[in-house]
Amino acid sequence: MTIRSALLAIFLGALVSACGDSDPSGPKADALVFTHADPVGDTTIIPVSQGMPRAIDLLSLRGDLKRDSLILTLTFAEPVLHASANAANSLAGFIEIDIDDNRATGNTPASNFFGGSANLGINYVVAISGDNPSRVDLLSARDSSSSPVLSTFLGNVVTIRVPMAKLGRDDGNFSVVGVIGTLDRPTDVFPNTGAITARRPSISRTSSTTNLAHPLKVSRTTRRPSWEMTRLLFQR
Ligand SMILES: [Ca+2]
Ligand SMILES: [Ca+2]
Ligand SMILES: [Ca+2]
Repeated sequence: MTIRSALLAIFLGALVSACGDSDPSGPKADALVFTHADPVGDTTIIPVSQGMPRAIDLLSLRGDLKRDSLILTLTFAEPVLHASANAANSLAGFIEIDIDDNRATGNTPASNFFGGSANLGINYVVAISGDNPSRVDLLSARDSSSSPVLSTFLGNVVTIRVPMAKLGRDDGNFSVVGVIGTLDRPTDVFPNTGAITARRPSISRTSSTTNLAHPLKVSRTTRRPSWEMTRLLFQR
């Protein structure tokens, strides 16, 4: 064996070893846990008057578990920008997660005040807002804490990466409702009725429990807040 071939063999061996040992606990299986197709042109939450920015129309939302994170992918009818751009097509809104599929834990969905009808108790909210163009905020209803999560805005597609560690290391079974809009008003709720159900394919429904160490506070607000108030509330 020449010196060159010996070095190549050592390199390849190290590469194989590195790949095999990258995650001693074994990588979690990637999985699509939900996909939602939202109708085109269903942006009639608040009538548009002259001078208002064009309504932002969500076409789809999907959730993928990839390694240690939940990847949320939103696709819109037209390009959108991060709220920090303060543009007519800057995106605002909330993706609300009922992590334990339990209405008795968490808050009334804010989405229900803007056209939604989800029977959920919201434990986490992805608040699409903030000053950092590569971040949005994840809020916890349990302790009202907020932490930034990565976001990417690329044309019509927005991708948000939420580490499962920030979702109580959930098993991938949860429910979702949300509402998005421009900075000045809500324009599209999803789903239009009820909630999106996320299910990890390899886990049976009966074992889908989330261990919540502390009771979650329950809030049952009945008065509809303004879009601006709600945005400010979620923008920590
Ligand atoms: Ca839509
Ligand atoms: Ca809940
Ligand atoms: Ca919709």
